[in-house]
Amino acid sequence: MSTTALVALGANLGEAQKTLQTVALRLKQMAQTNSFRASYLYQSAPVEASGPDYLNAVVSFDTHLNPLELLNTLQQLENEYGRIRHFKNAPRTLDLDLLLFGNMQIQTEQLTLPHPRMHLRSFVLRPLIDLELENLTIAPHGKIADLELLTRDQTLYLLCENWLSEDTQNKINPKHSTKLASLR
Ligand code: PH2
Ligand code: MG
Ligand code: MG
Repeated sequence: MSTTALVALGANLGEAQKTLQTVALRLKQMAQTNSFRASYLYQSAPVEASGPDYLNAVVSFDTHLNPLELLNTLQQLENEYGRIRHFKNAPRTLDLDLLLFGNMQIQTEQLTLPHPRMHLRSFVLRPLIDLELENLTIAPHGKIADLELLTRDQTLYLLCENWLSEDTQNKINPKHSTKLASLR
């Protein structure tokens, strides 16, 4: 039996674009055959945090792992990419947040599902719409499409749609990003 997992990727230190590309491709390798999907790649100012702008994306894939096994794998990847937990919301070379695991709702010390702040963040909700999940409900907050409308004061830049294809990987230029707020 496999379950669909949604994982948010973020980085605002080091070679953020390269880190997210490499890590997304690692997750793709781990995923059950042909189930991996990635949102577009975004840039945004840190929310409730400091430091340089973040790059963010969300990926979706089916896995045979259970949620704690997947969380463990994500934490290993964070460690591999030099993540140091200085303090809450400190700038980081890689942040991998397990957003949703099927429709599981749990609240333990190690893991809360759905992710407790995902419904508040434009850099998570907008990518979920890329993945055509606008009608999905985040318990107990509501539908992704409705929640995303409430976050439109958070400026988000669309950096690249096709950021995992071989020929785009080195060519993403932040100067060519699109400010989404101005399109709305
Ligand atoms: N992650 C945080 C805190 N603030 N802001 C943006 N724009 N992107 C993030 O990924 C992010 C953040 C804590 O994980
Ligand atoms: Mg996070
Ligand atoms: Mg995290």
